[in-house]
Amino acid sequence: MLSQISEQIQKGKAKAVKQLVQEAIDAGIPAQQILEEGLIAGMNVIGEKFRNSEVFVPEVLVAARAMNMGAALLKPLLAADGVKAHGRACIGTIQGDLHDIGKNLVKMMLEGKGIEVIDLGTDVAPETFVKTAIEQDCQIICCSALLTTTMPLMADVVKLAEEAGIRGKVKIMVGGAPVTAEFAASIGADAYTDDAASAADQAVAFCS
Ligand code: B1M
Repeated sequence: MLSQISEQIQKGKAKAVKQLVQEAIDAGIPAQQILEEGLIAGMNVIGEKFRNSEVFVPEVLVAARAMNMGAALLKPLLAADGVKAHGRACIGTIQGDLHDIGKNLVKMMLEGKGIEVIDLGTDVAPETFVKTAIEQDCQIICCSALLTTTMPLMADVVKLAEEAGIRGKVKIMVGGAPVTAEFAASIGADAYTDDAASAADQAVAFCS
């Protein structure tokens, strides 16, 4: 049943996923196991294929939608079981930038890895990233930028996090088409990844 869930996730069949997840719950399979061996397993395959250019943005989006349908059924059970998320991140596109397709993909991949994500949306001020990380106790701040004119503002996120004294407990990840590893290093960010699947792997590594 769990491998069927994984397969239907990969095919992006939201209705089938929802039905199978309900059947798995009714069969008494623990919610955590359904999440990890069904939903997340399916998204892991999609993430890997996306990284290898075997599938593209539309396939990832439908798979993520299917995963969200299944996850919605599990959420109350996981909360009741006291199952903790693997970690918490806040994510947003940096101030002045309205591109959100890549940011949304990163969010979905992180969620697919069991990380709770607070989505701040687009055009997010550096102060908002830092304030959210403090108030919501995030381990990771994720900043996305698609414009060469907005990416320098990511440096302000790092600076403000330092000033707020949270640099020791919050990792800052950056990405987006114009961003490079050299740029990330130059502003003192903790990680740059060039695609959503690698971002999720990096986030898991930080949380563990
Ligand atoms: Co705009 N746009 N756009 N645009 N747009 C680009 C980025 C541009 C390269 C097009 C071009 O000129 N060739 C160019 C930027 C040039 C530059 O800065 N050097 C550009 C421009 C100039 C503009 C406007 C200024 C145009 C104008 O109005 N004159 C304007 C800016 C508005 C604003 O933001 N203030 C604008 C507007 C728009 C639309 C609204 C029309 C639309 C955005 C819709 C939306 O996002 N909801 C749009 C689009 C769609 C694009 C292109 C065509 C596609 C971007 C995209 O979604 N790619 C883009 C050209 C291009 O890239 N071919 C372009 C797909 C997405 C999956 O990739 O976001 O790179 P990406 O995300 C990847 C990775 O980068 C990574 O993971 C993702 C998947 O693996 N990643 C991360 C992303 N964030 C990450 C964070 C991480 C880690 C990895 O860690 C935290």
